[in-house]
Amino acid sequence: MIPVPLLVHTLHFWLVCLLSVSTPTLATEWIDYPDDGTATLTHYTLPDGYIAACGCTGASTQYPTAAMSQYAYGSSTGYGPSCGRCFKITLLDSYTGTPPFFPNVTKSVVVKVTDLCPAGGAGWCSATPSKPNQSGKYINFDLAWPSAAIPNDFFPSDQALYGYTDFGVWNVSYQSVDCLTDWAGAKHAAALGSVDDGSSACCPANPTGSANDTCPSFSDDNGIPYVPIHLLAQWPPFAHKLPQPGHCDLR
Ligand SMILES: *[C@@H]1O[C@H](CO)[C@@H](O)[C@H](O)[C@H]1NC(C)=O
Ligand SMILES: *[C@@H]1O[C@H](CO)[C@@H](O)[C@H](O)[C@H]1NC(C)=O
Ligand SMILES: *[C@@H]1O[C@H](CO)[C@@H](O)[C@H](O)[C@H]1NC(C)=O
Ligand SMILES: CC(=O)N[C@H]1CO[C@H](CO)[C@@H](O)[C@@H]1O
Repeated sequence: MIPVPLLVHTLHFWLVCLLSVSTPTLATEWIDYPDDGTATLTHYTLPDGYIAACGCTGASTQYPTAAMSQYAYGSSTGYGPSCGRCFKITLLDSYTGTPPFFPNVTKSVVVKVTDLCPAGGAGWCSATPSKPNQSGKYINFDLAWPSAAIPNDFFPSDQALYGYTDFGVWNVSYQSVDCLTDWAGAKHAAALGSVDDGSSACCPANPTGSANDTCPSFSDDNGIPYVPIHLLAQWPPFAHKLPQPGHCDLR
């Protein structure tokens, strides 16, 4: 972690950052999250075959994947150190229901991180190293769902009581797992690796955190400040550097 004080997200800050981008002082402080812990889980629509921010192959979408909140993902655009990592995510409860919903079944899914969920506004993916999101979590996983690989009834519900089935946000536990043994796509060559579309791609089969098998931060490497991508795209100095925009829902 680089001891840069966290700056507030104001227009003034963005301007300062953008104007000083050619200097190497723009290091970003990312969230150094533990291998196992708790997080929030949301879900988003990832088109079948879509090549998301890490640049993993389109066939990876046939298996469970997720986007990770920006400061845990480790880059404000393109690939980051979390690309390719696999996590077993277990649903605990949905406190967004009234009363809070505690399922009577335990549901888990092993996902591979293939996408960036951009920080922005009051979104679930906006936790920073010094400030968690509104449920006190430093990580949000955004599950690609519906998905060919995950049952449509994956999320427990009680329609009779709540009148709806989708709570939107779950309190979850996560556990780092070995992709090669635990991720459903691991034995399917087409689902592994990355697609070099000329912009940026880095999708290791089983990153361990070691520099030789784990992606660097694309935004750090390119001196791109960690502003929300929709604002960054409006700035000509960066527009040409930007790979696939993130497809996360900003909730
Ligand atoms: C779990 O809860 C749901 C909804 O309240 C109910 O329909 C279902 O029968 C329950 N299942 C078990 C195993 O208790
Ligand atoms: C999330 O689950 C943990 C473990 O059961 C619990 O301690 C915590 O209160 C829950 N948080 C919310 C916001 O429901
Ligand atoms: C990466 O480096 C670690 C430690 O230096 C080593 O044990 C490992 O075999 C290396 N992995 C690859 C894929 O080269
Ligand atoms: C909805 C909400 O309150 N989200 C918060 C999550 O955490 C980030 C970072 O502190 C805040 O900016 C969001 O407002």
